[in-house]
Amino acid sequence: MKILILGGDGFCGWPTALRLSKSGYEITIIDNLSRRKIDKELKSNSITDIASIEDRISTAKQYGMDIKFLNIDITDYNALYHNVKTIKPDAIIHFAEQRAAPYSMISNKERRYTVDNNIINTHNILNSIVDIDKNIHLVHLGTMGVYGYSKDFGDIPEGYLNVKINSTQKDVDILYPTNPGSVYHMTKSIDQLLFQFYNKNWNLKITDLHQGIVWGTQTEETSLDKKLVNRFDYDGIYGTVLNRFISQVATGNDLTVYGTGGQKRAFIHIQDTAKCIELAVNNPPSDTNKVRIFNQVSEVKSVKELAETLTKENGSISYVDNPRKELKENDLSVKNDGLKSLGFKPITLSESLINDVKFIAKEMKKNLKKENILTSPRW
Ligand code: NAD
Ligand code: USQ
Repeated sequence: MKILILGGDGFCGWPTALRLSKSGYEITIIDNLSRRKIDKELKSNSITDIASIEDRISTAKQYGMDIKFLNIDITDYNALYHNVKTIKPDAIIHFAEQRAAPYSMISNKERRYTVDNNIINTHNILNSIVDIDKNIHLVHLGTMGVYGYSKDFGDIPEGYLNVKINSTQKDVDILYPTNPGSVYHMTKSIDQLLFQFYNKNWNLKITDLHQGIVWGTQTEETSLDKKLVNRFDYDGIYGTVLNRFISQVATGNDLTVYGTGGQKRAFIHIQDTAKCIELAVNNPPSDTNKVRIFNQVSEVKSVKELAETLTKENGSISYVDNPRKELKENDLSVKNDGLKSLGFKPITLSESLINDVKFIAKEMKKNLKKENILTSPRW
């Protein structure tokens, strides 16, 4: 099976490319390396010493993972079209979006870049599928953030909410009302509408994976060689909460809990990200009457709970003024039956796993720039 991985040089894309290649799929990565350029723009860095994409590809080959790489910007429709037509993939996995909420809230420049990049990318991909082969299965990485994070409608279902219409007393399934908390999350809500329309009109085969916050850095494949190491963001713009806490504990810095820490979120380990995507690719939707939506999450924790778990033995917590406009506290419960029905057995956030990641972060201690820890914009 041929798979095109868009955004395959990124945090989720690279381990997924390695895993799928190891499993025997024919993999081509398309990436414009914009994430590496943003590191330079922000004067920040991955805490791990990531190799160049050329070194990643040649090292993977030594371990029997033959991955092709194309440096293409997906906002260029002609370039994308030409390559999809040449490669003829059975599935396209779409990671290629600007994914940091804080980055998308810095100023009008980043807000516009995030919308332009993310929406054009998704729309170009859908058009290439319509124009080339409507049978290509599109697997997109969405986010739990499209739902907002509340129990206003009960447990968060997988994409669709079953509601009773008062006037007719009929039950209908509607796309869950979106409630994004940043310009970035808003682009994922718009993606959903694009998928709904392209599915309705051309019956496209689409799986949208609403993923929680990904934590951890290494997978079985990225651990094979130093040059295969995954990126690991710790700064106030791209670092996500648990990875930031792990890097903060490992380097002797206080854990930066925003506000009260009563914010609950869903989490998933990076190894499980790759596993879930393999499950989705291996099991394309049989019913193309609607977009298939799965919640790609393992468990729900509050920010405070995470900080307390990590500082149980050493380290301390600093409660800082929350730079974000979000609920101080929220309750959250998320369904993940879809991926479980395909065989997903989540890795939970056990102490030993956190210790593994702590060890990795410690190895890279020298790379953490303290001035990059509290760099989030306020919104
Ligand atoms: P990332 O920034 O590390 O990777 C994204 C990759 O896409 C980068 O390598 C970037 O260079 C590439 N890219 C962006 N725009 C492009 C363009 N126009 N043309 C070609 N390549 C382009 O992000 P990630 O953490 O790997 O996230 C991947 C996907 O998963 C994103 O869509 C994100 O919204 C989603 N997601 C991530 C998390 C998380 O915790 N990291 C959680 C939920 C969902
Ligand atoms: N937070 C802290 N301290 C920090 C950093 C964050 O308390 O040092 C808090 C935030 O206030 C927020 C929560 O932790 O309440 C999560 O923040 P985050 O930066 O880990 O996650 P978020 O901005 O939502 O974005 C990340 C990814 C994004 C993905 C999303 C999944 O960057 O690509 O879509 O997680 S989810 O959160 O489930 O919507």
